[in-house]
Amino acid sequence: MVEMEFHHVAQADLKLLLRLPFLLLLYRFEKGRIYTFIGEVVVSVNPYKLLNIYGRDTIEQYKGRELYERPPHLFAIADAAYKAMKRRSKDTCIVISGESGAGKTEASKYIMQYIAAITNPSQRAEVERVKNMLLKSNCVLEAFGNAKTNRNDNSSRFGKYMDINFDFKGDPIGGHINNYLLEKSRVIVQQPGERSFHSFYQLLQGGSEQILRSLHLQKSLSSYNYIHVGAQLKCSINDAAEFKVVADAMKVIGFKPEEIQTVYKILATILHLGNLKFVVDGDTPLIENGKVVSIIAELLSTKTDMVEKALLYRTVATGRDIIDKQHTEQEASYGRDAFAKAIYERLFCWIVTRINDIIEVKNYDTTVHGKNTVIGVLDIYGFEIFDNNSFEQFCINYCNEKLQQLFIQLVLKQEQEEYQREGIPWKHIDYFNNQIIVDLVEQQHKGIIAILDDACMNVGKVTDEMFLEALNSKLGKHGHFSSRKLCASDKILEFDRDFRIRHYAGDVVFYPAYLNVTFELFFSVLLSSNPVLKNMWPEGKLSITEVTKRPLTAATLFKNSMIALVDNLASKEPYYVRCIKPNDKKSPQIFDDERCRHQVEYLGLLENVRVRRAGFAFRQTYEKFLHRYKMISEFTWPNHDLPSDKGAVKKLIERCGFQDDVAYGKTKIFIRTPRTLFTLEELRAQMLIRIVLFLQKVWRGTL
Ligand code: AD9
Ligand code: MG
Repeated sequence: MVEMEFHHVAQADLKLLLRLPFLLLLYRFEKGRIYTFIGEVVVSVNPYKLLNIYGRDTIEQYKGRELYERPPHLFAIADAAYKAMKRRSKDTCIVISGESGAGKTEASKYIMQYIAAITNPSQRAEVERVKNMLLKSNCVLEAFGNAKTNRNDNSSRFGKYMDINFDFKGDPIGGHINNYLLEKSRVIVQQPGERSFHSFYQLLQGGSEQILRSLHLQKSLSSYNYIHVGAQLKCSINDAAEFKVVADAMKVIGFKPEEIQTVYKILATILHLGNLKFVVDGDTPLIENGKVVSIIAELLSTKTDMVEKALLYRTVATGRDIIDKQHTEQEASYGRDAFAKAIYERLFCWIVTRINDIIEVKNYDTTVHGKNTVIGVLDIYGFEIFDNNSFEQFCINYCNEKLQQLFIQLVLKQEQEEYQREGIPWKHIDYFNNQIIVDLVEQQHKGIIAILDDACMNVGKVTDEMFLEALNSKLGKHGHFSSRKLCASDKILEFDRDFRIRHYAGDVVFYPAYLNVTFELFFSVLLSSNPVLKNMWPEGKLSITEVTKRPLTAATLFKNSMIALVDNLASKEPYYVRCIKPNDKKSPQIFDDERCRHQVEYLGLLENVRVRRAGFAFRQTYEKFLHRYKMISEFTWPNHDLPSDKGAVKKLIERCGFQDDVAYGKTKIFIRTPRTLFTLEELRAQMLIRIVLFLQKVWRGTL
């Protein structure tokens, strides 16, 4: 029983827990128990070592069981989401959150493995094939979308939401991936101690001599400017071995050989681009190393002079006229980097699209097969602060604000609303509502993104200084916004063009108020004769005025994608995994109290516990409750002449002496402490044993 008590926050010493909520997590972490339930939320503390808790035997222990029947585990929540989907034909989703390195991606993979393991009992070949592709897609996406950062050797540099589709039998029949803003700036520059995307190192370390020769590459990582920062770094990822794993995975998923070949060509193009230098001849920039240009042209199946032109000129459409404007040397370098980032981003999005083409459900006729339901798994970049934050950190942290808002809406707010709806006496519990920060970023006309959009509309006329002025004048009074310029006492920093946001995590993050002008040089590729490349750049079919038309800004595109994501999640039945990072040293031994306390606080776990404590750990409709427990009282079983479900449940609870621990809502019974639930479970188990013994006696004729 003691063992059980510590599985459930609500049942441990809650007074102590509310003062030092991380104590319980510490207690469990030291015993290697990394999962804890708070209500239906699984809290996970990254163990930083391999634990033997994900094998076949563990899977069997969770399969088909109720949430509280087994010790807390990711499998328990995965099973709950699966059961809800299957039993009630409801779309569900599992939202995994936590800061960078807290274990979100690993959790999402264990969840997918669990779902794969418990489905398709009849071993249908087609379902096995789909499952295999879904699992394999992870390693391909990680190769191209993950990188070593100072916080995590395998940090996701993109957001991922994956839907798994199920047929009426509950077997996976396909899936769909949505990807969110890749941190493409990493392609050209990394902070000390960090690397670019794994894919580059994998190709150079794992590619055969023949492949490398065909790409004009040499093995040495430090030869390439774009990746030399992290060239000597030790990383827990075995690049050479992973190259083969990823190549195999791409084959299994269904990438064609020429597609895989083109992927390598793009990686090589980027590496070569990084080594391109410009020299100035009078006012005109020239390319210093012409050989590299011809290599790039060969890799992109286009002409050398096209590449040269794309690097030295910018094509602009003014009214009906199309003119080629020569770059300055600085613009040319800038354009080269923008090109490298853009083609990597294109490549990544194309990989996702290709995977989707292949795994998407085809030929599913709902009139024949019944409803096709979905479990969504969200694994998105965690909240992060670097020494130098960029636009990407702004987006990542805004995304975390949105997800926190969803958690508040669905867990804290909804929980309290349910008590109200069911007519349960309830004293409201306050929590910090971060909507104010979400508004600061996304509000129409006066949010940061709206002001940024205004500035981008007038690029060339609006300076960084003017952009900051606009932010200050519209947001200067906002409690979560400030800028260095606004802090008069900050004399030394007065000239820095930074603004800061105080995030829900309590941290003040500095973002640069720089406007980025990008010249994306697509045209050399548009004329490529490589069909795979043509497919990646469908604008080739558009007119040049359409191509150069001002698109929505990256910030607005991201905002729109976040709003759509949250709407999608809110339309499903959500399950939560909240990941905690125990220390910043990636150590399995250290549980840093201060760091954990901070995360417990900002993840809203404290309020979560409070809502649960003041509230009820368990609730169930009268009908279902009765169905499960009726056999423990003579009044309800085998009595067939029961009053209403509610009346019968009341009687049953009174007979067991639990009346002080429950409340009766309009449609549901609410139980305050899990201990009551466990006792009910124990009584049920004892009764089942008695029934079995009784039946045995009957069979043996000894009764
Ligand atoms: V980020 O926001 O993408 O930077 P994540 O995704 O939260 O971050 P990730 O899942 O990548 O973190 O975990 C970081 C590292 O912690 C992994 O590479 C493992 O080495 C380690 N980890 C995480 N979870 C587990 C686990 N359940 N068992 C063992 C783990 N090791
Ligand atoms: Mg991750």
